[in-house]
Amino acid sequence: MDQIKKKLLEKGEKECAVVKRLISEFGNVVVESVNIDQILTGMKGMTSLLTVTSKLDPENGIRYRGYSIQELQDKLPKTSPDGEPLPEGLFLLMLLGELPTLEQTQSLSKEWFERSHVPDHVKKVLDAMPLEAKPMTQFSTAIISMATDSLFQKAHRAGISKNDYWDTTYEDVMNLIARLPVVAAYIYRRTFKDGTFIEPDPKLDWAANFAHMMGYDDEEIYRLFRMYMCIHADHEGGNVSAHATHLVGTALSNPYYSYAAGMLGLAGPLHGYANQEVMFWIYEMIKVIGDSDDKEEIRTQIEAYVRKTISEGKVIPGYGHAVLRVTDPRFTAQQQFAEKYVADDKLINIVNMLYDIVPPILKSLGKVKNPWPNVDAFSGALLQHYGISEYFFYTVMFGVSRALGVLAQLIWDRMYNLPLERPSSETLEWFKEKAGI
Ligand code: CMX
Repeated sequence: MDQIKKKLLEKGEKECAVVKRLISEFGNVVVESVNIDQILTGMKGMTSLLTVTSKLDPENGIRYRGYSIQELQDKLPKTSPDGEPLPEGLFLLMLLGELPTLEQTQSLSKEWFERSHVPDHVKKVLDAMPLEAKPMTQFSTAIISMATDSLFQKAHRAGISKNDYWDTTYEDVMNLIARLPVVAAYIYRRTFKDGTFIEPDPKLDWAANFAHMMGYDDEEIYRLFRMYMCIHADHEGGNVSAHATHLVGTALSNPYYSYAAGMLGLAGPLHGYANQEVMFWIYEMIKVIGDSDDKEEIRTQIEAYVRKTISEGKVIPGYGHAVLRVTDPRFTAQQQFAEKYVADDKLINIVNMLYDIVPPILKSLGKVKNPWPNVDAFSGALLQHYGISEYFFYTVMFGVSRALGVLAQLIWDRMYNLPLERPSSETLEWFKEKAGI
């Protein structure tokens, strides 16, 4: 058994005993009560999931196994001291709960490279799709078509014990994560470039290889991809992509199906598609506000455009969050990256200006719980700066990164043998009766 699996099993045996004990000895402990508004407004703040990979703090943002993005900047292995952490290291941290060494991290880069071959039929399935098919449509289709290789599904059909489900889930997850950049880059090149496929480079790490296969070979872009893949990787268990992956996984659907379900959720405008909406909205705004060099004039025009968007009953994309109540540290991480590497960029300047203008306007509405920017408010401008201008592709990039967290968690779901998820629902009559109306 390889080292990662061995560690996972050691940790798993201890933790499974705790989960079993919680259910059998402490199953009756009341942890919190539930209000009608929580049920009717998207179950926000209702604890209902066990997620070990990360925890989202409303005031401080994401913590991967207890570490903030800022802390991981220093603590996770990098290929150069002034560079960005490798997402492979973040995956090991989320999976095993311990900071990995550089050697362990680079060994995972190598392993993912070796597992990265995508079956020919997947490319044929993609080639059969019209070029107009949205990248997220292509991406989710490709993921489902890779399920022909699911080792979990084969083992389940062969009748293995449920105590061993985690093992083939782990194998599927490792293969899937290894292949995602290849599949995503294939979609990018067939949809937006000349359709020629660039082979992965065995000398590059997982994120740098993704950039390389898309056709971008530059150390600064590699760094951008490493940072991007780390900051989008996980956001505890309740967000739509994580929750959908977990939910479908509890039916013992194979990891390919489970993750594809998560990606279909990520494709929604209130979730990962917001990174495309931000660009669409900004470009529409630029058409209206024009190209003046007068900063005050531009500011006034932007303010008017923001107010107009709201008055039309639309949301400002990239702003607000269901849990966060401060500026998203993932927004700040990207802003810092831009400060470090980008001297002056028109779009980034607009994004920074919006950061000044939008929150007071949203606050003034009196109903928006979080007027601050989220991760999607910055990511598009940064990608545009480096020439990756095809913003319909951005949610696919988010999705490749999100695999790291939701699939590490899926392994734990199977390790703990978490059962079929099946909450109750009630009719409107029931709610009226409870409310006494
Ligand atoms: N612009 C305008 N109005 C907003 C708003 C925004 N950015 N964010 C919230 N509101 C409004 C809501 O539409 C809601 O209005 P109604 O009561 O009239 O329906 C009200 O404020 C209260 O909403 P909330 O409790 O603050 O926010 P929710 O938890 O319901 O929704 C979110 C959170 C992210 C869906 C919402 O803030 C939003 O639509 N933001 C824009 C889309 C976006 O950036 N999504 C990406 C989130 C990050 C991610 O998952 O990738």
